[in-house]
Amino acid sequence: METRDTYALLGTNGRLADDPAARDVTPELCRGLYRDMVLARRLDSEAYHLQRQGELGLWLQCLGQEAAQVGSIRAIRDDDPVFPSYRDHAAALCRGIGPEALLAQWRGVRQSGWDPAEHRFGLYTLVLAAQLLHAVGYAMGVQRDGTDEVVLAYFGDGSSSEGEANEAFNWAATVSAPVVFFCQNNQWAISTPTSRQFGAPLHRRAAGFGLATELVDGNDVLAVRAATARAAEAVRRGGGPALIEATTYRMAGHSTSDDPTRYRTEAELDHWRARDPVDRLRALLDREEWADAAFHADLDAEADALGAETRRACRAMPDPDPAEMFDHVLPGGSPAIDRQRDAYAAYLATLEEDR
Ligand SMILES: Cc1ncc(C[n+]2csc(CCOP(=O)(O)OP(=O)(O)O)c2C)c(N)n1
Ligand SMILES: [Mg+2]
Repeated sequence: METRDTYALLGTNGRLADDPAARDVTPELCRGLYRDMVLARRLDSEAYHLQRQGELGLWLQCLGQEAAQVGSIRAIRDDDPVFPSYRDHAAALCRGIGPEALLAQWRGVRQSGWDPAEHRFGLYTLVLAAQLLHAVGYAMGVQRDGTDEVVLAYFGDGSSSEGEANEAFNWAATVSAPVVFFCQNNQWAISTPTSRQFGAPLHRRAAGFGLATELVDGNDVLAVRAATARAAEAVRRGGGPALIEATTYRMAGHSTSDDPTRYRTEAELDHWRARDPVDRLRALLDREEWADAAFHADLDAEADALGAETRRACRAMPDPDPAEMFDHVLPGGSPAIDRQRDAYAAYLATLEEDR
């Protein structure tokens, strides 16, 4: 199947391509993006280990996808609303969402961890592609408010098979909604490979809906940033919605409940290890001598502190009263929910009696 050339700026050897966007690349920009990715990787790794130690019920790692997330969210304005999926931890960190907020849902102590309005970052959506329709609806509100916000919506390759995704693309195109759909094509939807999701490459399918599209190397943070900035600028000018397909790889299992060795090979992992997004930017920093030993020592210390804070904040979260789960089902509750709360309390009391 014919695909467009993948847009890239940074080789695995750290060499910058001869491209107009490379002129905007500064040492300061690269150090900032590198820091974002290193911190995200540390938080992700700590959370994984906390799950293994029984402190979290589940965790979905973003390992390998840091460039796709950091490059895209750093390309838009801080007030542009974002509708994430569920492994967008690097993007969340860039929006100031800290470890306690990120882990609460996965520790099962709260139904969500942060205020979406404060961070301009929606709650994680586990119902695949539902957030894409929310994003289009929000973008229609932006149109009616007459502001120039651009909505960024993340989703995965597997999610693109959902009816909701295709409805969202079509709906956004027909109303010219100010949305950038951002697909992290990490090659897998649990154990289903992309080859079983796409009859045609996603960026080509999206073009058929009338979206402006781009295919980008999702492990190249500079290319992702440049492509997202271009797309967001065109959307902000009123050019209609866009879709970016970022080619990346989910280096870990789907979740901590998954064993990826059952369905993929070590050779495939090696292929992607050689394209690691953090190593690639590090190669540029080293090659150009844009970061000295003090920068790396400070960043290591900052990552260690974030790791320690992640462990502390996780273990410090108190267990909620089980009845609290009924409080957030409907605003103001309902008689049916009250009956369920009472029945559950009665059931818990029988457990106490058995002790
Ligand atoms: C509507 C719906 N169907 C099925 C699932 C179960 N499910 C959870 S994650 C997942 C795979 C999603 O793959 P992809 O969209 O590529 O995202 P990734 O996990 O790779 O980031 C599936 C099938 C779900 N959460 N929601
Ligand atoms: Mg996927």
